[in-house]
Amino acid sequence: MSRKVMVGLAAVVASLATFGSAWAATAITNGSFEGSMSGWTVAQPVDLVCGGWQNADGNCSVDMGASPGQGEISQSLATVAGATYTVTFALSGNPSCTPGNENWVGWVSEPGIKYLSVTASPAVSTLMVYSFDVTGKSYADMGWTPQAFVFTADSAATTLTFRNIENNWCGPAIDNVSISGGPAAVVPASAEECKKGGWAALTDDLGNKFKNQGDCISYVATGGKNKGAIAP
Ligand SMILES: [Ca+2]
Repeated sequence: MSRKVMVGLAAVVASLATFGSAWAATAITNGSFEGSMSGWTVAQPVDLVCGGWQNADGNCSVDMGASPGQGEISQSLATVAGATYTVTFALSGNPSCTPGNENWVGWVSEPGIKYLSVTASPAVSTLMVYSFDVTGKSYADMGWTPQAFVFTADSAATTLTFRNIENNWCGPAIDNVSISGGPAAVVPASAEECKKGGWAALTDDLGNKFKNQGDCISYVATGGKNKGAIAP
């Protein structure tokens, strides 16, 4: 990261204090599924598991199989078209339907490998499939693995969806969903920074570029209300 960007990030913080406007960073609501599915749209039932097995974070996680079911959950995120985001999550699977596993319930027999799809819509990159093998796993040792899903937004609102690819009793399990990325913002700390060509390397707090010096100064003068004219 260049010194210029570092300065810009400091300026973003400064602008929050100066302008008093909200920095609308994209975030996942209830990404750790603690105690409820709050924040998520449950299109197809899932099993919220709290205290039943080792979690990747906190006390709860989600079994995307639903006794039985093809679980599907989604969440709408505020995004900036053209900006790239990285969704990270922990992946495991319910081990109790696979013969030979320590917690096998004994009355249902399913393959050890579980499949999960992740999509972002609308977006430039749209679908990724992840797999997890529960063979040898147990409630005490779920083998959670970190995963990443990268997408480039195509709209101001993007729907992130997790879906169990199979209809099963014991599905892939997820926990600890978070998101990072978005447009790089290098905002002017003062009108002075817009001058002598400075505007060309600066943006507003949403990452929009300025078309000229006046556009940049207008952004500062209006306390961040007049945004840059050129979308990122
Ligand atoms: Ca959790």
